[in-house]
Amino acid sequence: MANELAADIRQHMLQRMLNIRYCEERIQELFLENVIRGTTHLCIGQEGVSVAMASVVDAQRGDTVTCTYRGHGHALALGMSLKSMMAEMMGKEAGCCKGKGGSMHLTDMDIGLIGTFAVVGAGLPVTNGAALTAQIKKTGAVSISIFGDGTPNIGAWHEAVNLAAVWKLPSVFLCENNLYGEYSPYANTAPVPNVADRASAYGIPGVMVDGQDPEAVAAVMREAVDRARSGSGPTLIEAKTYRYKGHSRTDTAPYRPAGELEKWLARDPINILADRMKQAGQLTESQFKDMHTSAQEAVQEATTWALEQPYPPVEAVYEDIWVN
Ligand SMILES: Cc1ncc(C[n+]2csc(CCOP(=O)(O)OP(=O)(O)O)c2C)c(N)n1
Ligand SMILES: [Mg+2]
Repeated sequence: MANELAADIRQHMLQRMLNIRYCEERIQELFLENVIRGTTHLCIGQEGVSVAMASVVDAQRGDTVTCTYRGHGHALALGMSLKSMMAEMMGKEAGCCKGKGGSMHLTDMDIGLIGTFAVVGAGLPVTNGAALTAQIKKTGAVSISIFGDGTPNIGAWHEAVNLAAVWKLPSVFLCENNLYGEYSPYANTAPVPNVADRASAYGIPGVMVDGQDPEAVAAVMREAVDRARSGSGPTLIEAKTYRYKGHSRTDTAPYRPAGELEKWLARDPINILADRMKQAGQLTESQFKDMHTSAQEAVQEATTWALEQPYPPVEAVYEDIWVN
């Protein structure tokens, strides 16, 4: 297969997808138990895009990523620890934003995650800012912006993609088309059948890819990142994927047509990669089971640890507002 990655990279991707899956399921439970407050947007079903995206990011080199409120998977894929994630979810001091960001505002500069944004489209101009910095300083770094299929209907999206195209910024625009923007099917809100179709309006490549196949996504991301680093400008990638859960915590997704979820469950990104590895003699059924167990244990350990962590002191509300 053309996109085939090395066995150790496949193994890493598979374990990360399992960690994300079990972490998301645990987060959902903790919300229902009122241990985590506010709301949450799970990425269960979309893990393949996260690990593929992370596989091309070089944080040491200065690559940066922005994403949306549906960003837990991206953060974990980029290397955020389960403990840092869980503590942040619970508003604890040990979280990646010292407990002050929560589910929708995960940030960790060490892994290149310069922000997850609750406002639709807000990440794109920030990505461009980071890309412009890289272009001016000639660092060779790229900036990746991840957003959903509803986001290209927002003004900020058009301005950001247009500017990146005109200035040939080293940006990559990665759309996770999970078929819905909140409760609206994509086709009800967009005038073109594919998000990637919009790329031609900005004179940049628009690429569609199967978001359930992590290796396929990694291949197109690699090409886009190489293109950005070489000074040829941005690419718009549309990964066709699906969220198994509703839009947010309280949404049971009654608007989905019968059979749709089942159709996507049959193309689960974890199973697609695992099956491929089994066929290549790189994974046995019992090793796969062990990987599930290892992910479940790591998530439980992080949860127990985070529960014991202190909340930040009240005065901390005045810290980290401005750069000192
Ligand atoms: C500017 C703005 N308008 C509206 C909202 C409310 N809102 C939150 S998520 C969402 C849907 C976005 O859908 P999509 O871009 O497909 O991302 P997904 O949630 O599917 O990952 C909307 C309209 C918002 N957060 N920000
Ligand atoms: Mg969507």
